[in-house]
Amino acid sequence: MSEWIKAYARALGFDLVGTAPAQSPPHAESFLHWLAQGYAGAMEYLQRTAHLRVNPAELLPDARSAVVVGLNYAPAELPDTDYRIARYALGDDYHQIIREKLETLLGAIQAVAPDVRGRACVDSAPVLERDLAWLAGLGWYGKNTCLINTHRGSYFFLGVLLLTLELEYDAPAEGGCGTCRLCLDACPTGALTEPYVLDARKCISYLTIELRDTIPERYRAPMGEWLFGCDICQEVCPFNRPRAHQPLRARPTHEPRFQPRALPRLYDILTMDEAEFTERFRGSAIKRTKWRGLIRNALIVAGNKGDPALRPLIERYCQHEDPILRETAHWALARLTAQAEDNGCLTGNNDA
Ligand code: B12
Repeated sequence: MSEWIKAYARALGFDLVGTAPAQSPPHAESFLHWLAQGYAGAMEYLQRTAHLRVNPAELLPDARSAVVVGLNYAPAELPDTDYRIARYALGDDYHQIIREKLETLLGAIQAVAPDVRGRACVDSAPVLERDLAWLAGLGWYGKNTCLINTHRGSYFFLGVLLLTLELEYDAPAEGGCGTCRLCLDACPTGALTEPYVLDARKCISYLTIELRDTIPERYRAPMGEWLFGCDICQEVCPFNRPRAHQPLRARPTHEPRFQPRALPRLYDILTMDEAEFTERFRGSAIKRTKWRGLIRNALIVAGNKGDPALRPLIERYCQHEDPILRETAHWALARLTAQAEDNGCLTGNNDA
């Protein structure tokens, strides 16, 4: 049955599949310690559901096994935009796509074993996906905290299908970063406080996607052109670079729904109203940050880009009724001015 399930999962398009017992994940203690240190910031749902995350059997009574899958999302090429979007959010939202495939897999299992119950989990259900994925042999923890597969890198999503069915289990994945610490050195906000530990409150991904509040000023300039999410700690990772003798590395996704969508220019984002935002990002992971979050991020990127053509758009938000947008716009304007002055000095064009 285990081999049959894995073959079926691969036929559904999953790039990686493994099985693990539905036990308390081995690094559950580290997770609880991480929460206790406040590293989750405003993601209070992690705290609220912690008891479920450390005990998958509470999610599905009599759970015996976890089928863990990985789905590559790497685009063949990055889209031509005047800002950066994390690769995972370029195509359609992955939650629905992975859940659909896992439910098809569950249906197929139930067709041959009708008594088996199951539950598909993709972020929505509180499961420590990376820990279970490590246990199921899909990859190992990188110092950037991502799950890395030696042959495929880390640009893949995870999903878990809990089952009340006993299976044969894979061995935990072997491998590691060795002495490499490129990700720790590259993170512009110092979010990787030590190997394997991410202070989410400093992570550009958290700041641009999860944080609803104003982005603390000290992180705005280091955000650079990242409008939604961030891939820096994965981009510098040697396991994400193609290698002649490892053809799977950095190979593009074969899931058509992960192909990059057409993206608006920064100018168009800054002139977009809420209705347009909803329309434009329907079915995309980008909608998670909501209109206000995206405009807040766009103002910061506009400030960082130092493009004077964006000044009138930023100025519009200086009078906005939303205090977060107003304050961010003032910051962006000041940054634009400071950059213009710097450029003037550099080019010697500083007569004024
Ligand atoms: C909350 C969350 C975030 C938060 C916090 C991230 C984090 N590192 O915790 C934020 C918003 C910052 C985030 C960002 C991203 N996320 Co996210 N996120 C999640 C979510 C919902 C929960 C993760 C969690 O529980 N974090 C708590 C920490 C403590 O857990 P952990 O990172 O797994 O830490 C473990 C290890 O550190 C280990 N450990 C501790 N000490 C040691 C020591 C050693 C030696 C070892 C080996 C291990 C070890 O124990 C910990 C507990 O298990 C998961 C989905 C899920 N349900 O699991 C997706 C998930 C982790 N995210 C994912 C993705 C794609 C991203 C981004 C790449 C998106 C982007 N480009 O912007 C970034 C990557 C940033 C990063 N470096 O992690 C994928 C990761 C896939 C993969 N290959 O790893 C997941 C699994 C979603 C999915 N279904 O595919 N994310």
